[in-house]
Amino acid sequence: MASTDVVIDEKIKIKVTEPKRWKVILLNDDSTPMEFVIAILVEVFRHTESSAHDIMLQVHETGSGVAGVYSFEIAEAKAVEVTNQARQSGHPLQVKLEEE
Ligand code: TYC
Repeated sequence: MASTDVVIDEKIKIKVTEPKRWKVILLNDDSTPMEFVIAILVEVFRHTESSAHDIMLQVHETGSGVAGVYSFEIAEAKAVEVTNQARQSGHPLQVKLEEE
């Protein structure tokens, strides 16, 4: 090895961690129609009519329910989409995000 050669002896440690996941949670209220909530669960969260119906009933009966779990950016976008659709239709439906 020539005297000008450089020997690189560095250990590069890259720690790979799973990205955090966020629950999009629907909250119950007294006036958003059940059919509207089911439609949101089908259109925005890609549930079947059957699972959308089950989640809507859980929210109605217990006060809240998980519509889906996503990366933060996707969860936030879906929460905004739901809130916009609800307000445009005059419904008070509320959504919150919670780290899994
Ligand atoms: N409680 C509403 C009603 O009786 C239905 C409802 C379900 C509202 C789920 C919001 O996130 C919700 N019409």
